Amino acid sequence: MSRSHRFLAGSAATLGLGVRDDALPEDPWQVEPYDLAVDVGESSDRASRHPARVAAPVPPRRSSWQDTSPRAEFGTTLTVPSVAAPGQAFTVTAALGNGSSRPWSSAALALRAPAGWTVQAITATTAGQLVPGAAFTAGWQVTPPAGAPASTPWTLTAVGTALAPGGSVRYEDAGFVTTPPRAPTRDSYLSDLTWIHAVNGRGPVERDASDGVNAGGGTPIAFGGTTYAKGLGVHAFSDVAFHLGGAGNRFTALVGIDDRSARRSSAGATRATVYGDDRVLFTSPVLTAAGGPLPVDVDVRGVRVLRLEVADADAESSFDRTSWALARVTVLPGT
Ligand SMILES: [Ca+2]
Repeated sequence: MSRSHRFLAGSAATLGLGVRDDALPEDPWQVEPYDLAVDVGESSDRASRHPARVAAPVPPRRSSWQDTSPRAEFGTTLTVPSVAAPGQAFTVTAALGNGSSRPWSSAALALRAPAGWTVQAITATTAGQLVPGAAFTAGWQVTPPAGAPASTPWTLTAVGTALAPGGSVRYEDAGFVTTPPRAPTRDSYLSDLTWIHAVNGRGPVERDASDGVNAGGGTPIAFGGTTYAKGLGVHAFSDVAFHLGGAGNRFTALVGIDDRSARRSSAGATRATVYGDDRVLFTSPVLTAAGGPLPVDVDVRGVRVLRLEVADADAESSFDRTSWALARVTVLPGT
């Protein structure tokens, strides 16, 4: 959730929103009160990395509001993947919506990419008339140059234009793709690889150490007094992504509440999830100090991006230091 997202609790009437009675549902809204602006544990914009998850609760809420008023798209909306491998084509779409009450003509969408990138339209990019409330979508196949440097963010920009009765209109929307680090070519501990991104609840993600408050502040990864020389130390909420480029075979680890938290309290409770290209490959039950670590052993063949997530499991983020001990990926023979 980004800092800009706020959910309200209570009925519109009790919130003093001054909405007409016939616009209100029969029951008060059942929405969790949560103001990220005052959440000191919120240190990064996760919403931008999890747009599907952010969007998921919206349709049920909309239906519970019994709100049938139209919400026309307005302007340009660009959709891009988060990762783009050098030399490999990927698909980008953009929509131009006429949210005004007047018709538009000569509607068009164009895509701007960095110099040296190949952009090829795979749909029509003009729509002629665009009546009020209508939108049209265009798609492109985009290919970064094979020599594009790794671990670099790039900007793509969609430009929507049209003629409105009062003059021309123009809307831009930018999206960001990252050329990932090279995929591993041999069996590797994740802590020896460059990650695509790393989000962590407290301080940075630690390589070969438990989570510390500051960089390098961790202690050896340990569960029940047994230490592990390799692994990743994190604190909920954490999300660390690695580029496997389809070269991986299996991902293995031992995940649990690290002794660094367990020695101080038994209260830590987190849940670990492994994603392969946003598909869930593994979800743990609630991890606790008493329950000990759990082995992870999943098939990652064909996976381009492997993501390790640790989320709070009990609405209390204290003592939630979690470690992925011996986190390791093996590669397919011949890669
Ligand atoms: Ca917790």
